[in-house]
Amino acid sequence: MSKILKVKARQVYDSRGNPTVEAEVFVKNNSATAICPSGASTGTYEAFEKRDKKNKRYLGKSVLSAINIINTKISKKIKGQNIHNQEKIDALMINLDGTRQKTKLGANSMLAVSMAAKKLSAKLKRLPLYKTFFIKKNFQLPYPLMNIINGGAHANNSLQIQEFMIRPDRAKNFSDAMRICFVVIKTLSKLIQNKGLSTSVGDEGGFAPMINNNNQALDLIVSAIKKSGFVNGKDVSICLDVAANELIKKDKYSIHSKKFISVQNSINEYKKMIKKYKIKSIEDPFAENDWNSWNKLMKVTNKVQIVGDDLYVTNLERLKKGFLNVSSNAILIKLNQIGTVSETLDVIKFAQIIGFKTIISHRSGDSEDTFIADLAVGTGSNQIKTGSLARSERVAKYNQLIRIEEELGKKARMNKIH
Ligand code: 2PG
Ligand code: MG
Repeated sequence: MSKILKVKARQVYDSRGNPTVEAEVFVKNNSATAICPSGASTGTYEAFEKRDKKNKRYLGKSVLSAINIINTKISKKIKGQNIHNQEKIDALMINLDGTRQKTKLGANSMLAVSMAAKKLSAKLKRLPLYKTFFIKKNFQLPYPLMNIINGGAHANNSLQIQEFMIRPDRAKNFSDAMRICFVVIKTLSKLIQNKGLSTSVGDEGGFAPMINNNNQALDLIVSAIKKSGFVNGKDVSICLDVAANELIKKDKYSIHSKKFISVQNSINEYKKMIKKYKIKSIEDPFAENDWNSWNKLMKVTNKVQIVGDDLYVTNLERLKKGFLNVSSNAILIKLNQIGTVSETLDVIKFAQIIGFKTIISHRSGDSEDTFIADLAVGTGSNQIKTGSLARSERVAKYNQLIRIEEELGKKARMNKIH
């Protein structure tokens, strides 16, 4: 048994240039670090992110109080604990916090410590991180949900939908999945350029051209898939994150254009869109409190993956409610929505028991930390959403999956989409 000696935190910066928490957990002669990510389109029910709103020197964005909490309260609480007992470490922090949404310690403090402890445990066992979650053999690689056009809160254009993604459904292995996405993205880049539009990218590395309607974005993607020699809806599927929390006003939605329309009309528009563009997955099609509309959409869609992100916020209670309400058939998993590794694993396990697909996800403000790549493999999650093939903090996760696939060698398998 290795005992935790102390935890030390420091303020580092995320991919948007905002301060964030890095924690370093120490045992005798060893340590490991982890960095907490941060979202832009956050759900109301997410665990609380502690920021020093009043600290003008950092424009209200610093996390120095979170750092201080780690260096004092958390370090003291988990000192002497067995580094391999992740559940105990997490439970001690959860109890120390004692609030529903982790408002006292801040989920950013707790998560950085939780992830660093997990990494250190793996390091001491001399195991790659992905082998230390609950899947112990027959490891499978996730399909990438690659974000190729950014809109909504993640870009400065006026696209309503936040993320337009591609998924290489017929890829034989992970390297092949990457090659397919690479070819489509490079082709899309040329198509955007030919239209005289900018190929600059948004927060998650997808292109953010100054276009203002969803169909224009979808037409471009369909052309890129075709021009690359692939069949849309078979070799490569289009997937969306609508992030509808940002698009609701008095029970009406402005998903399909700037005009706010009723839920029933939005559903009709979704149906048309799914048919025309062979859309295979839609995340957050409606807002986080609008359980009824989710259920209505589930009733009229067939074989479309409906994903709850802001709806569930990686929270077991909300997932149970969604299951009973038949709100979706998949869940997006984000560690910092709930705040510890153990709670995240509980949600993934439950989701898999009830037959939901689990999709491990980055945040729009992310870092060089590749924890989620290992988490995807180690939990048998069948998809990972971690941005485009641009911006090192996104590509780092894909590169880590390439390394994992290589290490698994002949034993490596792709997970199942259907
Ligand atoms: C999402 C995420 C990640 P954010 O909505 O799914 O893409 O965005 O981190 O801004 O919540
Ligand atoms: Mg989302």
